[in-house]
Amino acid sequence: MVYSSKDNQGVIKVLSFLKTHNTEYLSGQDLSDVLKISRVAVWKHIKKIKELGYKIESKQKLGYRLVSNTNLLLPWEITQGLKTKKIGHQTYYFDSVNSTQEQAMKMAQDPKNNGALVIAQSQTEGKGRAGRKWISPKGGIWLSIILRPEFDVSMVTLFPIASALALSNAIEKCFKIKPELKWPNDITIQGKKVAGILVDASLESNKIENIVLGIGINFDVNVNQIEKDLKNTPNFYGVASLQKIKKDTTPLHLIQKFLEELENIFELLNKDQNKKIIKEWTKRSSTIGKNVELITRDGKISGKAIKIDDDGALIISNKKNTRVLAGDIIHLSK
Ligand code: BT5
Repeated sequence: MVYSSKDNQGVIKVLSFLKTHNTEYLSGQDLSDVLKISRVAVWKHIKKIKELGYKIESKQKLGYRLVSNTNLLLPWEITQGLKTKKIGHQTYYFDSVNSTQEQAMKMAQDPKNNGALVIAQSQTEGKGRAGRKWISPKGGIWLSIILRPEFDVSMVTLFPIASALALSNAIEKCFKIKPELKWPNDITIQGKKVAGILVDASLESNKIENIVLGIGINFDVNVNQIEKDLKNTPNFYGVASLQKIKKDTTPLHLIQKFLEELENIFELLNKDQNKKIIKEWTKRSSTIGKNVELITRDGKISGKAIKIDDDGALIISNKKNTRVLAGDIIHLSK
């Protein structure tokens, strides 16, 4: 099933009313009178709300009462209380999809989708960088965001790094832990990958037309199962899942925090405030200061990771300094 923040207005109306009156029972007649819809429509919407995973208690003569929320990351749940100006206000939810990135890249052609969020409960063909696979079972957060940046095309390599910083800030605020950032754009906990980032940019005469940011977060996944599926795949170094750390944080809370953090960082990038981002990223980085081996398209490079440049390139020192824009990194030692 697909749901968008613009559909299901009837369901949302009934649901919002049940949410604000969840200490009392509301009869079908009350709902029909207040919301100005027929009794049949009320009944249909209640049925749909239950199908969506909300728990509703129905008592004869008393009516309906909302007992608990759904676990699904439905568009109206994400937008309710969301504090961003633009990002995420338009949301599309899929039960299952090939890849949110694929869907978002198609939608990105339409300028009206600037800021839109595409999210799925599971992906059948989740993608990593360079055509790799991304395992995306139920329990994770798999999403893509469409953006139309004002910043220069030369900043396109800093954008995923900045997005990783935004996600790590959100994880810290929700889970009260400090995740580490592994160059170029992985988020790790105790050296294992908890989230990955993928960016697809569409360029027109050397200007960024749109950018699609894909984020995969292992929120509550079976780590052993994923690790078994991934042994010997490129850039595999172990999997971590967030839920183990703090059980009372919801995916919804984390997504909303992330969208807020992302919007702040996106505004910094649009105002050319790269230095601030690089400074913050460096503070959280597990790569800088380590001896590393880098696997790039042009071969292997070893040396000490010194810093990242203004555009996010990694500077490796080994007799001379080498600038690397993309690759996989193996941390060797301090
Ligand atoms: C990434 O690539 O880390 C980017 C991942 C982006 C996934 C999101 S989910 C929403 C959106 N829609 C998509 O289709 N994709 C994006 P890379 O750095 O190339 O890492 C890929 C490697 O990570 C694989 O070769 C595996 O070794 C490992 N991997 C795959 N699934 C994983 C998982 N769930 N958790 C941890 N590691 C994983």
